Amino acid sequence: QKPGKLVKAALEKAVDKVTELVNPPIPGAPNSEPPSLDEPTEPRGPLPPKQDQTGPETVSPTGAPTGAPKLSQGQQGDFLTTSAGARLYDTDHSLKAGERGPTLLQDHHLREKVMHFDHERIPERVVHARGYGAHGVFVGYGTAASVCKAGFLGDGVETQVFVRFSTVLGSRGSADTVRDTRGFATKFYTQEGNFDLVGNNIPVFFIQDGIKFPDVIHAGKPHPDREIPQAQSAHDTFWDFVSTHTEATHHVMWNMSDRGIPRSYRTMEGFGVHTFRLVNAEGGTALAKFHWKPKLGVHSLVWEEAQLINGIDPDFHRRDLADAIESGAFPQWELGLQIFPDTPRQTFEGIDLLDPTKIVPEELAPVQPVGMLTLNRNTMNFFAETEQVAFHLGNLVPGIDVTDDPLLQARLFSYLDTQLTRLAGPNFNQIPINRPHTAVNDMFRDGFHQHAVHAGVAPYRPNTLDGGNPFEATAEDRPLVEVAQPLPKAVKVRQAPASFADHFTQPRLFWLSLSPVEKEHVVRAFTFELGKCYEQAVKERQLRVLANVDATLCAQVAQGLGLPAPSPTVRPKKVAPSPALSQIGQTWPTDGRLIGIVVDPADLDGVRTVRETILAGGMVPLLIAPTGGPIGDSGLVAQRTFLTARSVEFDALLLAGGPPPGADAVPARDAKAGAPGGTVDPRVLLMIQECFRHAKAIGAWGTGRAAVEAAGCAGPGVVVDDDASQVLKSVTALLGAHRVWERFPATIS
Ligand code: HDD
Repeated sequence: QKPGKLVKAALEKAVDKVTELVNPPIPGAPNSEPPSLDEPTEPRGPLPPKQDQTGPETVSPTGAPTGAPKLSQGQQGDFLTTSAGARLYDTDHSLKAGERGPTLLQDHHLREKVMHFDHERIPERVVHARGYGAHGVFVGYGTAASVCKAGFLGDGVETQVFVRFSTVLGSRGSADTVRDTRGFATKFYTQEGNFDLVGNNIPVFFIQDGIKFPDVIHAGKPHPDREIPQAQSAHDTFWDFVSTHTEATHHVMWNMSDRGIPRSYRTMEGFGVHTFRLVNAEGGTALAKFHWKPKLGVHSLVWEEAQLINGIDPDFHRRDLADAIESGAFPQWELGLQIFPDTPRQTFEGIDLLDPTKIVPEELAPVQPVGMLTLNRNTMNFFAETEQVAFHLGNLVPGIDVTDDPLLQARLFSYLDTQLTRLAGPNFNQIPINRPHTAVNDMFRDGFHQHAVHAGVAPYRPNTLDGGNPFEATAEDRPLVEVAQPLPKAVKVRQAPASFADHFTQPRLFWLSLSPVEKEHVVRAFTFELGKCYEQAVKERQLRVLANVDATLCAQVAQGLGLPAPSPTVRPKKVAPSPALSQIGQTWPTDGRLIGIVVDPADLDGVRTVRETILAGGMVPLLIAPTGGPIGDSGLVAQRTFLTARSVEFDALLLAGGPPPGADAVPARDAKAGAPGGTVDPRVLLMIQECFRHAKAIGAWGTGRAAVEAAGCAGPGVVVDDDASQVLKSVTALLGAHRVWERFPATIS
């Protein structure tokens, strides 16, 4: 074709498109039915656009609305536009000189589209890069009033919150169930400004002074030469660091315990770690530590399970949280305070409250409940909310102040500073997820990504040109006032206090507080991690550290490594165990627990009843069949198949079955196995055996027992009965204890 013809054809096409644009399809026409929100089983049209996220009005310094549009502009209007709002008729073809010709530089849409895409990624967080967030509400009990005047702790006061959970070491795309500390950061959008409680699921930290934070993170991150291993502490540099910094021992004990591999974000405790200073309405002060207690109890994975999940479902924790919230099983945590008198020494029962490697056992200072957090809304957009949320310990409200803990003090610098790179400029608090839900009237101006339209002319104080606005708050206006804490008589030094020097008593306290099964897990974790190190000197040095914690611990790890157990160099102090530190021994709610059911066509009625009972009990049944789709004409649908199911997804496993052969004229049962002749499918066998190995409850009724027998699994926590509902009852009771602990061999007392 001649070029002239090509241009004409392109023009005609363009005119057609424009005609379509100005004459949009009539609503209600056959192809514009409202799409269904049910889980799709066949191709369907696009979902309706999501609602805009609306932020507060832009307010001028004098408080008057500026008339500017709301700050966040998501998907507005029906038409695809440029970022400047011009409607587009084609986003699939670049503008070319003819169909096969070169692309034209003037194609603004092409350039804008690719330019924006090229810049979609922002730097990931330097630590805690992988995380997952959700919205919720916090309701105060009013019980903190005698020690803390913060408005959000008042009786019945409801405060919106955003929580982000995270791992520490891995990159943004790493797996969820690695052995690591978990972040538990909460932004309370209070009426007195944002309060950020930026904690972890472990109540102590690796180091005592923030100046060492870059060091410990450099040691924990992948080796700089090969960038291996990802999201792991089982490598030489990590153990080199912790074995040479005995202050890290306490944190490492927690990491190597089951706390390092939580079952779910919903079953994790959270800790503010540092001691904070609280102020009451009369100006009286107290020292306090913050605790989050999960309503579902504290539960963990077992190590093999955690490793399998990393491959099978790397998003296990975020999926679990999002699914629970979406299904209405809103996770809850009670906020509690340990309260200590604010004495000049800032110690309690001999424990230095400014040392972030120490806990105060709950038996010495009980955790007093002050409010309830409920996560009830998933994010609408991961990037806008979870990725852009910026926490900072300096976001305090009247009634809560910091202390001189040297770790905390360094953090006060780091969290502001890091956002400058990550969120590209100083205006990150204007991003919708970070905006306070109360009036803001600062005198900060300009800077990258300035979204506010400040109408005043005098961003300084005092001024006469903006009518004196903004005004400084008086005592009645509840300002944020630093506590006038007297300073000790001191000289400038780069030193730690002598009270920071005891690095072994509390690790020993932790060890002695664990049950035999938990101790066994700690031994295996140390043995695994050190077993992955190449440097003999590192292993030996860490064994010397463990010798100062406990002789049995050290001997067992040494045995696993094939090394001699060294003798202690520090005489252990007498220490009373703290039963509150053990995760085992109580009964917990089973809400949201996942129960896999291997269906059997010979007993679909039984499966249906069991499924309904599980749902009614607030748990989640997942039907597993040889293939996907409807199961016969029962109305039941397979949610997993032998191909897609793996044991690690379930908290318990049920195997359905019809009456035993001979009891009724039922043909040889081959459906469960999915294989002819009644042999059990190896994938079902594996499921049963893994559940057994991971100490999960297993139940089978009718001929379902045959599969359990074929798997060679019997003993505690394996429930077999002819009556499906009896089986379910027993399995649910076992779930309350989380695992069938007796199944783990106990070699340590
Ligand atoms: Fe930190 C992120 C928790 C010590 C420097 N930290 C970060 C997050 C959590 C914690 C939960 C993720 C926040 C989010 O979800 O966005 N960090 C802790 C705890 C600590 C601690 C409980 C000790 C008690 N951190 C700590 C020190 C420093 C930092 C000592 C530096 C001196 N932390 C940072 C950071 C991060 C961060 C580099 C990375 C991303 C961010 O702040 O916003 O500034």
